[in-house]
Amino acid sequence: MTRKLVLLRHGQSQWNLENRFTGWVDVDITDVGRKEAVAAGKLMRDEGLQFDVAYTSVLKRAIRTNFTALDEMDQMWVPVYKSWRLNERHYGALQGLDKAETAAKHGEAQVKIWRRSYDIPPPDMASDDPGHPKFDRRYAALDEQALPATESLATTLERVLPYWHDAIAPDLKAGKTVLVTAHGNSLRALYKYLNKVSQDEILEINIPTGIPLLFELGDDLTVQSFRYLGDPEAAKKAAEAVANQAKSKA
Ligand code: DG2
Repeated sequence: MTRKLVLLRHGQSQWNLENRFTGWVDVDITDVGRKEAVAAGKLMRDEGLQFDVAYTSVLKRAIRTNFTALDEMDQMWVPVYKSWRLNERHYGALQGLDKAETAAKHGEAQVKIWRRSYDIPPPDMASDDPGHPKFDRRYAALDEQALPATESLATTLERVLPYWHDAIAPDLKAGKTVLVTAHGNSLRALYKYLNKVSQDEILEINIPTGIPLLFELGDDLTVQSFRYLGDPEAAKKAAEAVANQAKSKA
């Protein structure tokens, strides 16, 4: 039996538009982002996808995209589970900074390491920063020690995987069709895991906003195929644009 999983990055957020590092900051989607979410819903509807369950993060850009796409598919009744484990990678002290300005200041190579390397995290957010997750009520039930002040892709994958194994994978194994609406880097982590991508290769993988990535999985959840829905050229161009967000304009 072939199992279906869709990974969907939220539509354009206000800070995607402003080209700022976002991480765990709870920024909403723009009008363009909403249109992307509707378009994602149309693509999934045209593909004939019928979801049994959806998963998303505790950040509104993903929650609203998930809701909007399911609405477009007339599948708003589908159960939705939210977890901090699907949040974007915590961007540490970079959160709020302009990506191109950061590249002009620290060099494009350094910023690529912070954005795309597997195990080198950006500098920590200060522990007394009011934006630190320990001051955010939505994480109050979690052990303070578990709350990140920064994350690499490796540590993001470490906290995504338990949720994959405990919640998402069992649903897929039970034959359910699953939608996961999340973020550029939490989805890169899952992509790396599912496709067994090497630490070097993951540097060049960028996930565009609002384009559903459909996986067909075998009984043991090994990947049989994966593809972006819609125009493959458009998906390729959109991924390249994400890679270029941290080119210095200087
Ligand atoms: C972006 C990803 O996350 O940024 O945190 O700035 O998917 O929630 O918009 P998202 C952010 P890059 O790693 O692509 O710079």
